[in-house]
Amino acid sequence: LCRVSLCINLKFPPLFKFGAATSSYQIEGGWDADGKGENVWDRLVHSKPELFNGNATGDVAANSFHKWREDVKIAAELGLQFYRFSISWARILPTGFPNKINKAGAKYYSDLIDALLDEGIAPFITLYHWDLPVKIQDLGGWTNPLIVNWFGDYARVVYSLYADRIKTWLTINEAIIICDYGYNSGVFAPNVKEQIFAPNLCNKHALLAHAKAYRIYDTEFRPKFNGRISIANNLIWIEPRTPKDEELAKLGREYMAGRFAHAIFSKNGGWPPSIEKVMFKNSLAQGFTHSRLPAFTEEEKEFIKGTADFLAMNYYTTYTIRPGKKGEITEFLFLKSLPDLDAVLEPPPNSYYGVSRVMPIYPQGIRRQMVWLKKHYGDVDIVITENGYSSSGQLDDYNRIDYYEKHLEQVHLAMEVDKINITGYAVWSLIDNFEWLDGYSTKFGIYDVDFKDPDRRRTPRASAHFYACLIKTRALNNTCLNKDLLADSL
Ligand code: PNW
Repeated sequence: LCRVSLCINLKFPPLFKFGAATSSYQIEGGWDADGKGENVWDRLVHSKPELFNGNATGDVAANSFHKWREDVKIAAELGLQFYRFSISWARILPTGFPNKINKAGAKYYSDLIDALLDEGIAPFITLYHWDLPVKIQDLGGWTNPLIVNWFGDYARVVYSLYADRIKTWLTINEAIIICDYGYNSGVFAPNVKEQIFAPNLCNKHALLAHAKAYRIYDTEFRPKFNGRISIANNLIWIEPRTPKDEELAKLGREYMAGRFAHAIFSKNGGWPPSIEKVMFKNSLAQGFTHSRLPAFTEEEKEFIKGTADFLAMNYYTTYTIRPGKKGEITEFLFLKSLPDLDAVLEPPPNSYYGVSRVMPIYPQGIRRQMVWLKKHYGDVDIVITENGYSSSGQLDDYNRIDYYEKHLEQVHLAMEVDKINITGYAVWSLIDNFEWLDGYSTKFGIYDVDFKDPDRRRTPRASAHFYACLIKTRALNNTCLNKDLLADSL
């Protein structure tokens, strides 16, 4: 078999920017430092340590709250064109509300932004990567419709602080994980297990909150600063298990991608009609008088429609779908089944794994997902805001290099053959970090972080050398995959 690297030289065009991503709770630590308020992850790791591998917490994590200068240094030595990080809501607004702005928190991100700009790296901000202030959770969190305004208030504060220096924004990271892991199976914070209403309310409010933050940027900040803003969706590509399952796969794609994208990117807005229909049918069969999927008013549909200047996708995995057998479907838990669709998910044949058991690896999925997006939502600019491989931590991480090579080959095909406008790509992740339930045992970093070292020393893995070489040459070819040459690229 011809490995791509040995046969061809895949060039990436100048408009295609290379970056890396992290998130606040996963790297910062300083959980109560300098006036930061408590968020739902702080509360969950402290109240139910048994949920986390090795009783891990993000209390210190990679200590980026104190070691951000080193993060900027490695971003610079990699030659990153952009660095995607998230803002901790409770670090800026300790109560969750704008009655009190924490100056030390505001300064932390301001310094980070300035240091990145000094190195010529574009700072790329995610407003919300899952760390909700506890006060807002105690008022219902994402199930309370008032969160739409509260999120808007928070967004306005962040724009006021940084919009002069930030050209690219994301509102919410992966609403599907917030709603389905946080409120449905409840394995993630806030640990709410309510499968009937909560995930659907969360879904609706996340879309409205995103739109609110978009509209505020659009009217109050864009005229002056002219940035771009979107939402990052976690797109899990769905394949039919057998040719008979093609119709179910179409529904599955609307469920995984459409629930969080149709309202924003489609011509008509609102929920995907196929999902609306199935949710209504299920709800009546379950004895309810209305759909458990809360309707949008016409006004809300208009409010959400078109609120994205590009399409941001995180891609890790692909699943196959088939109808469930009797008794087989229990709950939405780690992507084993989709009770709303009476469907079972399984890893695709020919997929393989890193360390994470919930992410079968299937590189073709990233391209097929983008082809689907273009077909359904038109010729929108796509930024791949996360893509990454989980390992147990060795520095010679050739499996991770292989993963990036295979996925970037698919990205290149999508640009060349399918004519998809892809303008950026971020690896997840710049450095090892708190991998949610897996704690520190699952590593996504292209830099190793020594979590036993009080200094949290960062060391480049082979994949960091690969990525630096790729960014420098802007081509996927033999040079950057040669083990001897790699040693010199940083
Ligand atoms: C993303 N899946 O979450 C998050 O944005 C990151 O915070 C996280 O560290 C990273 O992926 C790696 O897990 C995902 O089941 C969670 O397909 C679940 C899935 C994908 C991404």
